[in-house]
Amino acid sequence: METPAQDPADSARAAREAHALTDAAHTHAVTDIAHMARAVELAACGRGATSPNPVVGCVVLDASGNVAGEGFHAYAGGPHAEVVALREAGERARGGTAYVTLEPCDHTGRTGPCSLALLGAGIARVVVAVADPTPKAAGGAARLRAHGVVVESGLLAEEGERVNAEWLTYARLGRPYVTWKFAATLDGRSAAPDGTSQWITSPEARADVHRLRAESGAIIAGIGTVLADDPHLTARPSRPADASDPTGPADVRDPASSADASRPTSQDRGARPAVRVPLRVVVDSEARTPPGARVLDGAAPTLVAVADDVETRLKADLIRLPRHDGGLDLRALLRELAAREVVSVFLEGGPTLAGAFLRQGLIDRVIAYLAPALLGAGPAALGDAGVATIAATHRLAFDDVSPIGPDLRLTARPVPAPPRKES
Ligand code: AOF
Ligand code: ZN
Repeated sequence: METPAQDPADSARAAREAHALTDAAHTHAVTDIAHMARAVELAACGRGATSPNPVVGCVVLDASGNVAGEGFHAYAGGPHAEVVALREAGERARGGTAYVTLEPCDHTGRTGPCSLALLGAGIARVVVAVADPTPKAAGGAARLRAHGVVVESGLLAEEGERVNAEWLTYARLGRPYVTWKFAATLDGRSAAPDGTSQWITSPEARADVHRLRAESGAIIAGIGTVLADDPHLTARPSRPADASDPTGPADVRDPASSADASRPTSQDRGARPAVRVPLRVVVDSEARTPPGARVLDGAAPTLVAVADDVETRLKADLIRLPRHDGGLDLRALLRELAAREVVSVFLEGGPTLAGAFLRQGLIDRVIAYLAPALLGAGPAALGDAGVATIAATHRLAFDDVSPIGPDLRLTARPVPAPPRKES
């Protein structure tokens, strides 16, 4: 279609104006993205430490768009991210904007509603990455809107989901987030033909595993692994808790001494009151765990999951579960763990158990440590995962590939099965 003839001066002006407009909108969006990205970064500072609460980050700008406060949620029972950031901002928050990675809460739990804290501080605009899925705390966005605050939702939603993947799974599905970890040679074997399996991967990789264990609410192993290797299943991070480490080496529990929630400011943004040790869980249908197994020592609490029809005198904290698919009902196990406020589990040890978790569709993330070594024979890292034909392959997408010492750490997540082609 032809454009009507125009005075060249007019069209030049129109072009300039259009450009200025796009520029303004663009600058605005870029600024928003940068502040939300910072909020996501802040949220990550709480990783492994906030269980059973989410990780949340918040950035508060003053009315002119300058950063006035920052905060993150550091431990369950501690002040919410919004409150920490608002405290730092003080009066400068009036007329300003708050970027929050999770919708502000609207309930009084261990602390007061953040919706009211934001209203009280005079915040004019709130930008949210992910809505709060819990009936208990949701409603902050609606309340803020009802009081005339501009609320925008969904900015960097993917990043907000990712940083909080464990808690969002727990909140939405009522079960912990499951990470399956294995170590193998380049040809995917976890032991030699005679069963020896120690030190396939390097000390650096093993230290990395301890860090990840420490971030989990529970460490799970199958009875096969307990009988073969007598693992301890404890987390022994090589470094003490370091508040500045964004990956957070230790999991913490509510402070027994009830830290003063009204006090923390940006100086103690990363304060962590106490180290929480991950629960150890043995999946053991027939109750074959030897009484002297290291996993039953006093180093950390241990649960042994057995079949509900098995008779045993095993002196351990037992969970009785229905049998399922030749083993135990793992979904029921995860429900029991969620009831104990376990938000994330680290599944280790046992190609059989890993196969069962996969068959029951219960693996959210896979972390493989691959050593530059070849065995050519010996058990595979994964047992029967219910795949009889190539179309049933469990498809994953790589998230991250990192060298760890001489080894590689590969992180992958399941992808939904592609739609079947119409024939
Ligand atoms: C947090 N930190 O920064 C935000 C949360 O037990 P409470 O009272 O601390 O409330 C926890 C709930 O509050 C949590 O499950 C989530 O739904 C909401 N928001 N929680 O721990 C925060 N903003
Ligand atoms: Zn809150």
